Amino acid sequence: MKGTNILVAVLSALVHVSQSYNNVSSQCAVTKCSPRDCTDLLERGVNVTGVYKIFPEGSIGFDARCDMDTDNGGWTVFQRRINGHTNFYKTWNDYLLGFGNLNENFWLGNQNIALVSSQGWYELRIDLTHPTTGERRYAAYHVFSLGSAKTKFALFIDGYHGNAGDSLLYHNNLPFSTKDRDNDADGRNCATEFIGAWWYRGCHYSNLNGDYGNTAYAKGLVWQQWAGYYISMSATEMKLRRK
Ligand SMILES: [Ca+2]
Repeated sequence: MKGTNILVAVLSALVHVSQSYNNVSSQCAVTKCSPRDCTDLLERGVNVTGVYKIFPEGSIGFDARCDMDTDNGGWTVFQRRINGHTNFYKTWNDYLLGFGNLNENFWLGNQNIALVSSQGWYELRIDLTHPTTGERRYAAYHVFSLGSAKTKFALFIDGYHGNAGDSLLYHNNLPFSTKDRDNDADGRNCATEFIGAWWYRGCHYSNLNGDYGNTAYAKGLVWQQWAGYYISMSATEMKLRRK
């Protein structure tokens, strides 16, 4: 009987130690040792594409989709469209905070994208799938960052490479616009004109947050340099990786 009591006491102590260890782990998860982005996760041996929690500096952490397959992986995906189930014709606040489902269609949120990209030197990759041939092409940039809210989440890119053509440089250094925030350089409201949200100028050479499946002029998921204004991509992904 006494032996049993000792055993219970030892087991109880072990459970306590184990709980303390878990507490240390969860503290760890919100401080320096937590992954800043999917690049950190890859470096720590995570090599399966999926949804993971990341902790960019100055944030309490949020879920993100990591592409661990494309071009050696390590990509934090911030835009994804694989079907028309999710409406992307949304407001400034929706794009600010992000929306959708990380396993399907989503925008990670301008605040989160800006925060991740502020942590170092990041590159950008955009993967596109042609709706009729199924062919995949990409556009990549050696430099990418999204400005803070003060800049209205201005796009900064440089160093195009890839095989889809460069339909983004035209939008460089411009603020983000949505249907309820016209920050573009055109007399029209480009977001309402082309049913999207983008770094519109006057108005666009690309419109990947446009109207899924819409083949009317410039309203769909357009990447002009590859497919012109009447083709709407069937799948898109935009992702950043720390160099
Ligand atoms: Ca305007």
